[in-house]
Amino acid sequence: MNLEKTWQAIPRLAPGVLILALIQVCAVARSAETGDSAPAPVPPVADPCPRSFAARDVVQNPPALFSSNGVLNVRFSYQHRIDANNREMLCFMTPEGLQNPTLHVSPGDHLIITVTNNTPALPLTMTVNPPNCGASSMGPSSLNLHYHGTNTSPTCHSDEVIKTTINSGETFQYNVAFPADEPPGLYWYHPHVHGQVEHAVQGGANGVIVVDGIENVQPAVSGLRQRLLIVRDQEVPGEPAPVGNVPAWDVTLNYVPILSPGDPGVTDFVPASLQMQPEERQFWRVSNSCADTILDLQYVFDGVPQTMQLVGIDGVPVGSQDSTQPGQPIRVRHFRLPPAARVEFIVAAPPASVQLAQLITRGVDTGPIGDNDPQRPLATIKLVDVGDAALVHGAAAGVGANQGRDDGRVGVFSAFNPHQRRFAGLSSAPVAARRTLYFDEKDDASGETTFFMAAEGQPEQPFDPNAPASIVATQGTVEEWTVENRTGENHEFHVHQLHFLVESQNDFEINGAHRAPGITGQYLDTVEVPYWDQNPSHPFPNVKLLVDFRGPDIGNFVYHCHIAEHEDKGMMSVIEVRPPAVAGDSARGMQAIGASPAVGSLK
Ligand SMILES: [Cu+2]
Repeated sequence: MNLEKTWQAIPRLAPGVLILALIQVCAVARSAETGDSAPAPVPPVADPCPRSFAARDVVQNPPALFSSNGVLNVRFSYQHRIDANNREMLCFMTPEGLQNPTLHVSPGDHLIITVTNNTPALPLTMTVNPPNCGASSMGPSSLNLHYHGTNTSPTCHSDEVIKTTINSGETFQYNVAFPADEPPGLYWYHPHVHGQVEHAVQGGANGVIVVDGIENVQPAVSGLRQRLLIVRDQEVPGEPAPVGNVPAWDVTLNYVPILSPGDPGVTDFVPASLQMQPEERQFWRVSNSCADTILDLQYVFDGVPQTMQLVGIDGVPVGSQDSTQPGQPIRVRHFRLPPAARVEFIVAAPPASVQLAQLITRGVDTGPIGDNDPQRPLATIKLVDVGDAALVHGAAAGVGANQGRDDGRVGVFSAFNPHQRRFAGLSSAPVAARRTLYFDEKDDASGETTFFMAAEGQPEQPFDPNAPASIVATQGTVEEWTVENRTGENHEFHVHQLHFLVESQNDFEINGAHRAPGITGQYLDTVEVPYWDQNPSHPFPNVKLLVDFRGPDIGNFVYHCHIAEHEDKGMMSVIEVRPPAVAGDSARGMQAIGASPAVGSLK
């Protein structure tokens, strides 16, 4: 860590906090020493967070890094830049100048990320009680990392977000152990400091993680050209009122801006360009890395929706966990993709006779108090006949930055892999407990809204990192959760460390919403629950989920709405998973949180 920067932050603190801060400086130094030696800071990189693409530009795969010999070592400098519209752009830069690279790992690998927070210090506004992981006070410039969707440990230096704080000038090292049975597919990383998630994600500080090997679980994708497509959202310049075609947020596709009628001088949406060779089939791996924008993806030829062959949802190949292997791809004509969800599907290039082929997001009815997410094109397909690298990486870019490896095509099927079935048997496992959780919102006298991720039978509380867990579950069990929406806008249920089986989507239509296609019976980490129409005689829309605690991960972690604005304003809560031997020992789960990486050996 950089002591100089820490000292700069201290004068802003009250004397009592100063002593605490000093204690924490020592604690951070100690925690940094849990490895062989303290990690060396990653210096700031020149020209950070480039957003150099213009409207209509050709979509390129992001730069990519690959693990070797079971380890992917990454060094990140967390930086910012203010753009021409006075928006703060945020990013993770490697010393070589790669921005938010795609991180390729294999099941069983370790992802080791050394990250230095090189953003300017801002006042620390919230104290997090011990046990801490890193600093004990957080504020608008604090950082940590969440490895969304990965079935990894919620312990310090792994995928822990409640107590992990990396303040300006500090350096922290993650060592995230991917389980050997991790399903191959698309995951992502983003900052997860409470209250700061929307700003960091909209600043663009995120990238995707690919657990490689999907071709040996679902051979339908063998050798296909793969497109990693990352949709992000950001403020519309000038923040015009979001009505009609003016969206609540603008979006980008791999940082190519999708201009909207909300932008100065723009009257219609301007999509990016996406290249395909004539007659080819491509494997599109789409991450909704927006903070707030709900997507409803559709692939359209001259106004006619085309078949999308779903291969994976939220990192899990469809049909891969149960019944006959390999699972059958699911054919849909649109796919609802809430913020933080991922979907992977095969599409065919348009015939030459098609005038206009586009990937669009349909308009989303987010409810009477929700955002305006109008229909808009994301990319227009351009048929070209150029080589692999130029097609995926653009004419100018090569694959040299990717350690000499090309991520332009998924691997070629070699032998069927039956080992990535982490959730097999979930649907027939006995249910140990049933719970009802619900989304709620309350306005105070000033009109400020607080958001709640509540559990039936308990008082509603906004998220507090210092509060005890709302739910205690036992490792080795399976629970059935009903998640209800009791508000007038859509919410997106996400739980860390594990996936759930979507059993059913209920009472959507009576409230004016539609069930999402393709997801019932699949294993997700993020699921949408549409708005309640406020008619007291109508039941709350809800989803029924089988939640899988049979894995090795114990400790405290969070579940929340993944519309980041809602999460930041309180719609999050903590679950504690206790090993069966010590169920009833209330201190045990907390110990797991602040402990050194050695706690990972509990696994
Ligand atoms: Cu929400």
